[in-house]
Amino acid sequence: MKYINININNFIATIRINRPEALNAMNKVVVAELKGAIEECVKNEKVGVIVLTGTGEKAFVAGADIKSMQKMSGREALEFSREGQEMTMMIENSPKPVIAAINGFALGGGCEIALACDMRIASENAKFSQPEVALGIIPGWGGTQRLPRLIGKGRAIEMITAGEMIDAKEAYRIGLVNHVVPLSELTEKVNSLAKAIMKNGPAAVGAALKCIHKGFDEPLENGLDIELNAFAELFETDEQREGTTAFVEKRKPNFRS
Ligand code: DAK
Repeated sequence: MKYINININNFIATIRINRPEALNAMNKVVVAELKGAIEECVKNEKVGVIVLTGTGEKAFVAGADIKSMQKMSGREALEFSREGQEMTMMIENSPKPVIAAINGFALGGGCEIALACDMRIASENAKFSQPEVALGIIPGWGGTQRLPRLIGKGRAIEMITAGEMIDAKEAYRIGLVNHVVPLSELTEKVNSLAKAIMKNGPAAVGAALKCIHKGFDEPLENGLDIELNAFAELFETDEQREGTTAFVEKRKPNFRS
């Protein structure tokens, strides 16, 4: 892959978007490669948690590639948007948690990629915005839908219509990111969260993610049904037997032998 690096270490797959000359902006090739990388990590048994980040100390992703969008026809824009939405759905539907390690600008499509991740950890220098309206377009990779769900409608409307940049502190205050740390501590913070998740049963973690994502927009009763079924299914797994037996035997469970 030209623009994506994958590094797997201790069950943590770090997917790095690597196009620093354009602040990791996403053109068609980067989108296709990121989709491939997510698919690969979801399939790989040696991966428990996926971390998504950008190369360099300046940008996570500075958005969709504006230069490549300049002359797009409506049909091409539809295709680009569809590919990007598929990419964000792959991230959101991953049974393995996806953590965005936001190491700088997360603008436009970059912010939308972060929104599709399960958790967002930002470095102090990170900056966020949905500036599409300044280009005469709107967010096309799920921003109008995921941002209000995460930070509330009023704040999302402000970000999407005013298009102003906010810093990491403000992003934390409005619930856009889970944690803010100095850039030099970003990897350590993300890895310690990933390690905490990996102590737990992988099927249980995947089932919890599925219940939260699938149930989020459903009426409570439907969400509870989703939870009920997922809960029961886990009782057919070795993982549930190992987890409960380890507790009774007063030892740590071994979920990843
Ligand atoms: N696209 C292409 N190139 C970009 C880029 C981007 N989004 N962002 C930065 N670059 C390039 C710059 O052009 C420059 O390249 P050269 O001129 O050196 O060749 C290089 O990266 C370094 O950037 P700067 O020189 O500008 O660096 P500064 O530190 O001065 O400024 C900046 C950093 C992030 C403030 C600035 O680069 C900037 O404002 N970038 C644009 C940010 C932006 O507007 N992002 C949102 C893009 S819109 C849809 C599908 C998707 C989307 C919408 C609809 N459908 C098809 C419906 C998504 C849209 C977006 O993401």
